[in-house]
Amino acid sequence: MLGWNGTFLNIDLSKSKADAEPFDESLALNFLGGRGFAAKILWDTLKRGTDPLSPENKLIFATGPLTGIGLPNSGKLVVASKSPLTGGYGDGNIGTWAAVYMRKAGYDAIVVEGKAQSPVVLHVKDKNVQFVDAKELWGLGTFEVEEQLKNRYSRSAGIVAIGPAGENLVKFATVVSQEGRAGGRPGMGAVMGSKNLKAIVIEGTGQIPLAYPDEMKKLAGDGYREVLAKPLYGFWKRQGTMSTVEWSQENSVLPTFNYRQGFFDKAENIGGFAMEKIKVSNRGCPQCNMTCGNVVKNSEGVDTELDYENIAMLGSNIGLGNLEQVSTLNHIADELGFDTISLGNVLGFAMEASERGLISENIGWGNFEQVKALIGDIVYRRGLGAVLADGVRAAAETIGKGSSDWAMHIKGLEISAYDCHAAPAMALAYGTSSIGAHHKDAWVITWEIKAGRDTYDGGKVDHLIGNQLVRGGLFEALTVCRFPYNSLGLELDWYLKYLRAATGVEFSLEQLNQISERILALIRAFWVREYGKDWRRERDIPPTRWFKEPLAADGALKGAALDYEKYNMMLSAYYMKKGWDERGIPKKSTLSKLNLAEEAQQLDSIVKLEE
Ligand code: PTT
Ligand code: SF4
Repeated sequence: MLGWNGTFLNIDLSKSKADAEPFDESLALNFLGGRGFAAKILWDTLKRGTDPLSPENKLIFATGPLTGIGLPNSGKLVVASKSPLTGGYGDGNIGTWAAVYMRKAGYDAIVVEGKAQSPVVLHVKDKNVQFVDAKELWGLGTFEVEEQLKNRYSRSAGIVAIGPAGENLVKFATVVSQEGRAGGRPGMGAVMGSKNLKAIVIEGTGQIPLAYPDEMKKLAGDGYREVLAKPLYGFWKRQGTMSTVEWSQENSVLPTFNYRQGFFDKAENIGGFAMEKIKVSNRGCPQCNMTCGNVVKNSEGVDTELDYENIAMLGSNIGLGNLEQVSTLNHIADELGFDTISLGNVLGFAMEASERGLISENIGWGNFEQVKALIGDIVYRRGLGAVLADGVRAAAETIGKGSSDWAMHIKGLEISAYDCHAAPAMALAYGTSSIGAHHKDAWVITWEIKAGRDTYDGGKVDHLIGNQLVRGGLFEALTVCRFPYNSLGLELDWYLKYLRAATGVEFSLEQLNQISERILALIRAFWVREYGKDWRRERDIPPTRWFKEPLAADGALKGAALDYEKYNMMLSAYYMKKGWDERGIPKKSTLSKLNLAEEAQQLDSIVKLEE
């Protein structure tokens, strides 16, 4: 098998045991890597109903056949687990040298189970694996941990770590790397914390086995040059994802005051051009020449890397219009190991609850000092912070009084930074995303705004399904960054050529789409297996606010709202085109066609499947 190492490293923290396990070529050909491997491992090895924060849960760090090879944007890995936030499948995609060195150390994935008796660091150096006491690191922020581990092992080691949020099992804690790369929105950091695993340090010195190494070398060089030649490259280097602030404002989709408005009167202060005025440098993931991390000095003078999502959720969504202060909140989130999107979402929820008099705490919109204090309470689970630490769905259940209508989540995952009062296809993208309300699987909103935002037709559903196959399927399985493709327009053909040079297999786009369908269907099956009789199509429907409370404040779309009946019709069309039933469950025949007949049989015994 070329292109893959053909080996998973299985770690049992309870027994301090490490086993290298070879896997079959058929797994690689059917699931490719990254998210595909993670979904299959979770399906095959996780007992239904496993408590996500118990030692039995698996925490998977998975790469794909293109990861780590010196080709554009290949320093990424998928971190996945059963999510403590949603109770379903959860994952994230993180840029880190750990991805590159995992492949060079001879593994395609590291699968962690069990729980160490006391905090440990896992050190993987090629075939040598050590469980190192980490009591003195417990409690430290992610930057400090990484610094100490680099000093101890090697400045160039790949490191993923958690901060106090993960240690204290905050359900939207992420895994962090390289001072500002964070992944695993649905609580992968909490799963790591529940295992007493503070960090993984990876060093690898081997060669990734390639089918055609010379061809790959040439292709990679050409690929880097092609990225540089793309017309959008210059502006991308200047602003990265930050220009989305202005775009979202213009189109009334900028989440503002807990998604009440799509328009923020201080948006200009926190947008891409404001950022450029205080930008000091670019940072990025390994092996990338697009380096989209915009580094600015925050209000405390500390370098901080900014992205659109962070700024929208910790800025407009909580009514904060000072970019340096927003950057400070972003920095605190990175250091403590929170997901910024969910953090901004629960903060917005708390502010609204305070404004409505539903809680006794006073947290004003945009009040920087109160927000900082509340973040401290969330990470150490004090008072209101303890309620918010379990995510917005759980917080609304605790607070009650109708607050679930404006608790902005789908399947328990807080919605990321696009208001969909007037974007039905994007709302459906959130509704059907494989981890809950995240834009990773499909970002159809720019297309939809051009295509016409008040229609709910089958063409939109087709476009969404196609987008999900590429973004949520292909890129998560190849496990490379999708930005060259979706932000600069790098053609998918490049990836077919890379794959051939890496694996020797001539995959067609149709075959890759089939693999993506398989992965996404298996993930849906995983959710249904976990939820059992409690699975309902309503879980694919966004919160009441977008249907019942029209967009407030100025902006072109004041008064707009989603239409519930029409959304439901689109959802039914989506299910039909996917071969799923009216409950949103893949039919037996659909799963069988995707080589998932055994999985279908198992699922059938839990919820009767349609033929
Ligand atoms: C991703 C989500 C995003 S999506 C952002 S900004 W984005 C937030 N970033 C956070 C952060 O930073 N710090 C923090 N403490 N929490 C954060 N939570 C949020 O996490 C990220 C880039 C970005 S920036 C995006 S869109 C693309 N995402 C990709 C993806 O999902 N798959 C893929 N194959 N390529 C991608 N390329 C881009 O990577 P999650 P990163 Mg991220 C500071 O983790 O869980 O997937 O959620 O990984 O290395 O930081 O790169 O406007
Ligand atoms: Fe990382 Fe940005 Fe480069 Fe993608 S484009 S690999 S997110 S630095």
